[in-house]
Amino acid sequence: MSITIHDLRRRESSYLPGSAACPGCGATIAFRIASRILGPNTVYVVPACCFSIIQSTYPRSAISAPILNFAFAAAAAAASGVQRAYKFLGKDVNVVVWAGDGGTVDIGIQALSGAAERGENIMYICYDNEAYMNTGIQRSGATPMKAITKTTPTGKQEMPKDMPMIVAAHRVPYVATASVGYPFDLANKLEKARKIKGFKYIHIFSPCPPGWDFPVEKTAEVGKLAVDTYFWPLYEIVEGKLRVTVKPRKKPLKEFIRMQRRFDSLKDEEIEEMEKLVMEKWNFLLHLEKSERVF
Ligand SMILES: Cc1ncc(C[n+]2csc(CCOP(=O)(O)OP(=O)(O)O)c2C)c(N)n1
Ligand code: SF4
Repeated sequence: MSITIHDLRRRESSYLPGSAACPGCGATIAFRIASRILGPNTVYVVPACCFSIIQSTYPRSAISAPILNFAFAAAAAAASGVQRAYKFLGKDVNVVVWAGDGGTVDIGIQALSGAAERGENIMYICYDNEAYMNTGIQRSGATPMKAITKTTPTGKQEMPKDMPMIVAAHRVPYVATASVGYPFDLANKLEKARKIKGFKYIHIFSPCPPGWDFPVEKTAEVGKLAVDTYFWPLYEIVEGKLRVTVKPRKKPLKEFIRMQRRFDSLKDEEIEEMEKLVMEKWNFLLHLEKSERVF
């Protein structure tokens, strides 16, 4: 049965008032939903990222769940150890890595790959704000092409890594993309992943007002437009089988791009070029959807 607004309201979030997050932070919307679905029987492993600031420092805390802060490169390894320790004690606890895109697609990728390959019984959630935000907006391997960051002042020249597909290639039981602009799609993916044994990976598109330069009240709109313009397709891969979970009527990519000043260097012709890449990927996903197995 699908998660409804009433289910979400009934369940308790581990996110408390008074955090250090910026107004309109997409990552905190993602965490509110995730912690409601994952419940109190959850331990989070958080490497250095905005969230390690948002959670605040001891003795204050904006998160009511237990958190283990760990070195960037080792989050998935730490989570593997925590999960095995609980198992040894006979306790069934959700162990979840909650990491930014830099900590996932760049610095933590080898520990993540190792844990996925070993089939560790953990969930890895990447909240993707598409740059190293906590240290002042530097480009990451997840930053989209043409986005302006402090280290790509004229726009990034490279395509981002396709991390969900990289993880799926490890043949793990569950991989999904999600966006804070489609909260029930995200909630249902979390609910499904929660019940699966083995390595689960969810990659959440998490708009960041200061990093992407858009008004703070537009976070949900940006997150929704990313999906509606096919910039950020929503799909899941369960035991190797891919399904596109949301198929909206397509809106022009320009609507999404022009909402954010990080894409200010893009001319209209370049947006058209980008739209072709976006359609290529969308059509490829629809093609994969017809296959028996992706990996
Ligand atoms: C090994 C190591 N290198 C660099 C840093 C500095 N550092 C702390 S947070 C951060 C950015 C993290 O970016 P990301 O994972 O994308 O999360 P975000 O800050 O965007 O939430 C960096 C580079 C560090 N703490 N440890
Ligand atoms: S910089 Fe972005 S991701 Fe970090 S707390 Fe602020 S809004 Fe959230």
